[in-house]
Amino acid sequence: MKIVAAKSILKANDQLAGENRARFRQAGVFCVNMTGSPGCGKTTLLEHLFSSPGYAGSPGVIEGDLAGQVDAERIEKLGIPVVQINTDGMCHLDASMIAAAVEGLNLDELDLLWIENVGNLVCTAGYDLGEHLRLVVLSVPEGDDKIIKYPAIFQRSDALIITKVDLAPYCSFDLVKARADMKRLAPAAEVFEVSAKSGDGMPQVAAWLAGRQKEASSGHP
Ligand SMILES: Nc1nc2c(ncn2[C@@H]2O[C@H](COP(=O)(O)OP(=O)(O)OP(=O)(O)O)[C@@H](O)[C@H]2O)c(=O)[nH]1
Ligand SMILES: [Mg+2]
Repeated sequence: MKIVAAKSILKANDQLAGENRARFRQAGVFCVNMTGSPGCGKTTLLEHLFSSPGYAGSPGVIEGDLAGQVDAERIEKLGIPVVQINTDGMCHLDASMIAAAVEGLNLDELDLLWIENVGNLVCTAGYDLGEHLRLVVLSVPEGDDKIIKYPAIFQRSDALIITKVDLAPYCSFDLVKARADMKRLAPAAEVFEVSAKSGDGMPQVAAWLAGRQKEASSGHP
């Protein structure tokens, strides 16, 4: 009987992720992997960033969901190239799915590739997709304790985006504690507070991303 250890599956994924990253770099495309629970506001964040005045990039999007194409349709409405992956029950995307999805995009026409991962705070943490930057989105109604309870995804992210801050008066989400917990797990990570209702915090996220993209294209870390 042949037994395949999870470790070797992850190793194979890492190799494919490295190939994806090299392909993105060669095409001059900066890739962002966005994770977070179902309904935390990932697609809404993309809609805001793409619609914000002065947005000048050429983005493309890969949407990951168990089923359906609702999110891809939202992105398509904005005139942005998008490919929907249906994982058919899998709780995360992996590097082979991204390699296949990229075939549906013309990388030469893009400078930024967003991957909206399947809504999940656990499984998505273990899979490198070939991204240059990983974001984790946490919404105020989920509670500030999620950072402590699901540490891996927060530890492995370059930024935490706290969404739905307009709901803070109705939920006991301690923003100071959330920032402190994130600092402990990922000292170098940025933390943003945003609201899609008011638009607060969106320009700061857009400016930070543009800076990271610029650094990457000029060969800086
Ligand atoms: N009040 C408030 N609602 C928000 C905000 N951002 C998103 N929402 C709402 O939250 C719900 C879920 O938003 P989505 O953007 O679809 O969430 P998602 O993370 O993409 O969801 P999945 O792809 O299903 O995991 C929608 O009803 C949004 O209108 C926000 O900043 N404030
Ligand atoms: Mg979504």
